[in-house]
Formats: sequence, structure tokens, C-alpha cells
Amino acid sequence: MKLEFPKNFLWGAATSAHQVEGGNHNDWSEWEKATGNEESGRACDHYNRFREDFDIAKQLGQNTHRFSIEWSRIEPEEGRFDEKEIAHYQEAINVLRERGIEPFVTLWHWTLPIWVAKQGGWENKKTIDDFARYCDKIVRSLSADEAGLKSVAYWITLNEPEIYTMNSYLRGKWPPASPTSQGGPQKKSFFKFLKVYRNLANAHKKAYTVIHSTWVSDTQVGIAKNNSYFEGWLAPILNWGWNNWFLNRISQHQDFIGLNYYFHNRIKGFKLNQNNNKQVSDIGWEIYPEGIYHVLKDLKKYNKPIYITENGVADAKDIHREKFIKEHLRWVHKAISKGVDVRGYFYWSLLDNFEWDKGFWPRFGLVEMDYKTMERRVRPSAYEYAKIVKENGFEI
Ligand code: IFM
Repeated sequence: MKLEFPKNFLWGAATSAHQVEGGNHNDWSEWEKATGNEESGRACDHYNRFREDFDIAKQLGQNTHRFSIEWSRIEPEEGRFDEKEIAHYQEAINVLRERGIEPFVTLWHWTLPIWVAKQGGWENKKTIDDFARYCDKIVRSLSADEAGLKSVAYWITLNEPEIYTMNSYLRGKWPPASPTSQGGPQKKSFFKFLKVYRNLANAHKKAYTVIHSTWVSDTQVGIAKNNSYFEGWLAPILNWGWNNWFLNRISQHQDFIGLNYYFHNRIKGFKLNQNNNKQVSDIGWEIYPEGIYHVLKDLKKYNKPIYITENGVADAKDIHREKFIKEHLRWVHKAISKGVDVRGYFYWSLLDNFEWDKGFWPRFGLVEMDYKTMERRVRPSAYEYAKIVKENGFEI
């Protein structure tokens, strides 16, 4: 039997600026140095090799691609926009369009310009206005269809606000937490967590309004939200707090929902993550494809188109990836058959890349990176994914 996906379904892969571009100077690069974390350095040198990478995406038949714009490149100092950097992203968009690939552009994927970090990052309400001004500049510039190519139609304002806020403020694991040698981590605070989370929701709302106030008519704006499948007695509370709170708050300000699905969480007694499934990725994350079905069913209530903006596995030997993709897609298909309006799937990630505090060792890519030579090698599972893309489905 063939599982067929809806006509015009979008198939692609995702990356983010700091994880692939190389040569970034922002709060993360400073934090990497200060804490002795592995440094993102030249990452995949995607900033210079994006043409080659988009050729690979095309060769794999992908018709969409998600990437992010690095705020610190665009506005290295407050109010000073770097036109050369804007032109760089315009070129990336043109190159995608020339290859028939629809861009999904993320405006903020966790890194901040140094001057924003210095004013307190998302703890400071001013950052909401600064972010809106940056979004306005970008959307106006990148909608300027000079080459006669279509402008960006899909904008993702924020990536995974809940993961960022949890790791940065509840766990004190990510910037702005300072290294122990400097008296940190000082930012670990439930109060700050709530404040930043609320500020991010307001930042999205403001950016949404600003983006829609440009002349571009067919623009779609959403966020990429990392939702988990919870089971157990605490599930309703966690579902509300983790999965729904942010989406409820911005419900009048989104045209689509981006879902990043990675986690299943069974709660037993007072213990989280009591998952029985022993199948795990290289970084110990449980592989639980069925969870995506439940999460999608829960999102149906928002009555918006859904794009799976991330789903992927760290698997250096490429032994799980093909099955991982097919199993998740099987459950996505089931959700579609139950009336959930899923319109696209982005595998995380196109390339192996810099996995934040873990450094480069986790290998999520459809394409393997040799970080010494910068050689790209397409993994066998990527060709299997390409078959699915070509067929708009697969046999089960
Ligand atoms: O690499 C990250 C990405 O930046 C955000 N979503 C989860 C991925 C895997 O951890």
C-alpha cells in the first residue's frame, strides 16, 4: 500500500545560521569562548558554500528549505544595518528560487547581537522593539523582488522559544549564563524564565504585525514550536504549560504553526521521562515516532495550516535515519487522514552542524560533514528521503 501525501506538499530540510554558517560574532560565540565550550568557528562554512549546499538539496529533489538570518550580521551595532549582509541573504534566496526551492526564513534562531545581549537580551522589553525594527528591515529588503524572482512568502519569527528559555533561564545552561569562573550561572531564575517567555510571545506578536504591514500580500508568518507528547497524570498540565501556553498567547497572530517534534515524555509518579522505549539516538533521545501523531492531533484545535519545521535524529552511522523518517511520516500521514492540515515536512538537518552546548559531535545531517576538508557526503538515508520526495509518498 502506498502512503500518498497531499498535492503540493512541501518537502525539505532545515538549518540555522549559527549552526552552519561559520564566522559569526554574537552572544553565543562569546559564550563559547568564555565557557570553554567547543567553538562554532567556521562551522560548515555554509556562508560561503550555500550554493553547493542548495545544489545538494535540489539534487535530493527538495522543493523547500528552511534557514535562518543572523541578526548580528544584519545589525552589528544598534541601528546600523549592514546592506552587504542583507544582499548576501537576498542572494541565498535567489539561489533557492532559481532551483525551484521555496524558502522558509527564520528571523531569530537563538543568537543575539552583542549589543542586544548587553542590554539584557530578552529580559529587556526594549529588545522587543529592536527585534521588530530588524524584522521590518529584513522583510522590506528581502521582499524587494529585484531579480524578478518571487519574494519570501513564509517567515518564522522565532525558533523554539520554550527550549531557549528553559535552557537559558531555568537550567542556566546556555547564554546569558556566565561560566562558573565569572560567578555564574546567575541567570537561573523561574521569574526570569517567565518574563523572557512572555517577552518572546510579545516579540512575535509585534513582529507579526510589522511583517503584515509591509506591502507584501501573500506573506505567511508563524513560529517554530517544539512540542512534546506527554503521558501520565501530569500530562494535561504540561500539555497546557509547555505545548499550548505560547500558542494560545499568539493565536490571533499566526498564519501557520511550525512544529518541531523530537520528544516523548512519560511521567510516572513525580519522575519525568520514564520512557520504556529503549531505542535512542546518539545523544540519548528516545525515538518515538507515534508521538508526532498525538502532538499533531492536539494542534488541530488551532485550525491553522501546520508545517513540520523540524524532525530529525542524531545518527552518525546512519543506521536509524531512514526508518526514523519513514516512521514519523507514517504517523504524520495518519494525522492528515484524521483531518490535521499538515502541509510540509523539513528534516533536521540538511547538514551535520554545530549542536550548541554539545559541539559538533552529534550528527543530524542528511549530508555528512568532514569538518577538516569541508567535504560534503550525502548519506544513504538522504537518497531514501529523496525517493519519498519524488513519489510524494512511499510504500509500506
Ligand atoms: O539543533 C537543534 C536546533 O537548533 C533546534 N531544534 C532542535 C535541534 C536538535 O537539537
